Amino acid sequence: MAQQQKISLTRYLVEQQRADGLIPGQLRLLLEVVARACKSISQAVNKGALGGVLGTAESENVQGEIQKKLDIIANEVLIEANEWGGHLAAMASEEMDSIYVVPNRYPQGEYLLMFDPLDGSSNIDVNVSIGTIFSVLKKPDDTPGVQEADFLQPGTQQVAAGYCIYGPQTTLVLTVGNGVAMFTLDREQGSFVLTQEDIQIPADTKEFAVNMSNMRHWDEPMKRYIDECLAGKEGPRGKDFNMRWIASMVADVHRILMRGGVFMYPWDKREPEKAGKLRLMYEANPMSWLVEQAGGAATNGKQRILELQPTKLHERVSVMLGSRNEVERLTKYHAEKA
Ligand code: AHM
Ligand code: MG
Repeated sequence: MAQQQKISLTRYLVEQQRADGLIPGQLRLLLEVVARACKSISQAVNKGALGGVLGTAESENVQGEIQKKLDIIANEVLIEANEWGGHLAAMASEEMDSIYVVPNRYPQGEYLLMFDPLDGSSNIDVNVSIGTIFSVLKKPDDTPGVQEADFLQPGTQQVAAGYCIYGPQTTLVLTVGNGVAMFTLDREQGSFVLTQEDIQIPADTKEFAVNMSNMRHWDEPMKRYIDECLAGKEGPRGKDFNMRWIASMVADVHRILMRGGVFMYPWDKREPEKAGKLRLMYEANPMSWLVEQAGGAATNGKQRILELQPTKLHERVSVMLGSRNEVERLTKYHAEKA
């Protein structure tokens, strides 16, 4: 029997470009560069203590969070890989105060790249899955140069989004607006190979992901939703729920893309002035688009995340995403309270 031919990420992107015209040449090359950067971050992650990459760096990021060495390494890898390719006008990262404009010694491109270089930082030193999340926008062409305001586009404007998870396997998950495809890193060949296409999230689930230790700080609709899940078969939902919380959004969202579920990091009253913990541009928007492309839904409780108009680069947001019927239920509970 003839062995089935492996489809590399490169071939997949070329075919998307040819068949559907979904990916302009520049965007295709940009995605190749991002994938290459993820490959080298994956290598650094794999080396762990042997590569001297674990532990804390002596710095804080713009949000006042202590940076891990790998946060900084991953950020540098992404910047260095992308700055000279000619596909980008600028980049923005969870780990940098302001935007990084491609220096004018390099050719300028028309895209804007945003990333959380190393998501799930609290898991780096304990050998639990972490990842890189990315989102691509087109630079508005009515303005000369590039400024922060160019990045402040709603998630509906994304032209590509994805993440790479560094777990038992290194897996890249991608959308260019034509469904969600998954590629597994073949370490011997050094290339990403297509392992699943047209990923679909079941509309119903019996599994939720939330940091339960924050329950006393939530608002009423969130408490109600979780109380009802916890009440199980005897409660209003009439079924038992299971809970998972990895504390790496990439890993929790990956599980939801593979088998369904609902992920929540809602607003809470520990820091009431903040809309949530997670960041709209680097985490919520790319993940929401992937989830919607897989038939799921994503809301902040009141509005579809992808339609939120960002007002600043490091904006935070309340996040509820995954299986469609659960997200609709959460939205309904929020609307009833309002
Ligand atoms: P990070 O980008 O600094 O790693 O923070 C984001 C992470 C998410 O991956 C995860 O869902 C969440 O923070 C976990 O938060 P907590 O430790 O409060 O449960
Ligand atoms: Mg993060």
